[in-house]
Amino acid sequence: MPLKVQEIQKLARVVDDALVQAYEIERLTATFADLSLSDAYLIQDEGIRFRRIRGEREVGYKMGLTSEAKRKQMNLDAPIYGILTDKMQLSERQNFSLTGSIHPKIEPEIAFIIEKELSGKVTPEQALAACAWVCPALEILDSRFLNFKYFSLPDVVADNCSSSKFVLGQRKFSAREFQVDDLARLELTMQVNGKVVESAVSSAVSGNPVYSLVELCSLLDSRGLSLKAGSIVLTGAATAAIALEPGSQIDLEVEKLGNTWLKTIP
Ligand code: OOG
Ligand code: MG
Repeated sequence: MPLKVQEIQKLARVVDDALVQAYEIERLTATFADLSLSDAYLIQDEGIRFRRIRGEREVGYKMGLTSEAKRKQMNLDAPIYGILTDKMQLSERQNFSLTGSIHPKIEPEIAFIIEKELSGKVTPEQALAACAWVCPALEILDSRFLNFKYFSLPDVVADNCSSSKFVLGQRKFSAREFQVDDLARLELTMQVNGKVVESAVSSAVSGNPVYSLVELCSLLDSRGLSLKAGSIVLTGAATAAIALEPGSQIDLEVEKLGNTWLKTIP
């Protein structure tokens, strides 16, 4: 049974309060065992509406669970998407304070910036041709659920796919410089305080980060939406996420795409 509008609004409020006040809540499916994925996206939409009311602006999307490493870490099995807002974007020069986070983690990604709207079913070549730029990205996750655990996709979708912050590499590379296949062969290396903690090849992301874009278009299309020009897209982490500690420097190097970094403070 689909939830009533009032129930969607109520659950979105529960998740949003936890986000704003940085406390943990029980997963929604503990109470609503048969919460559907489509209702979960409606809860996500409603949460974004609350953010808009607070003055945030949508700037793109993040794909989640596009790599086997992530699906294994979270014990979930299908790609999902969340929405990015301007408030989530950090600059490389900005120290990230962990105050206000619940249990933040960080993960290495590849991002695209879209220059031509994409809608419906698209081929990888069409998807890449619609991109202006490609660059490395670090995503900070922060689930609102107890101990960063949830046991179903609807929980994490309702929580906007655990999104918290992201940083894009300052230097952007023209997507025109790459063929689709080139983007499956890039080595990603994430270091914390100068020590390599995670590494992978970009094919870990959906076989190719471009396929993650294709998948996003198809997920959006199934909800009657399209990927607008100007959108930032995080294609999903290539490795498992790692817990963030204060006083760390996290560096991500992506072969042929340069690097990005972030420093954490208490
Ligand atoms: C869900 C979000 C997954 C990714 O890149 O796979 C994600 C989570 O891990 O809590 O952002
Ligand atoms: Mg991610």
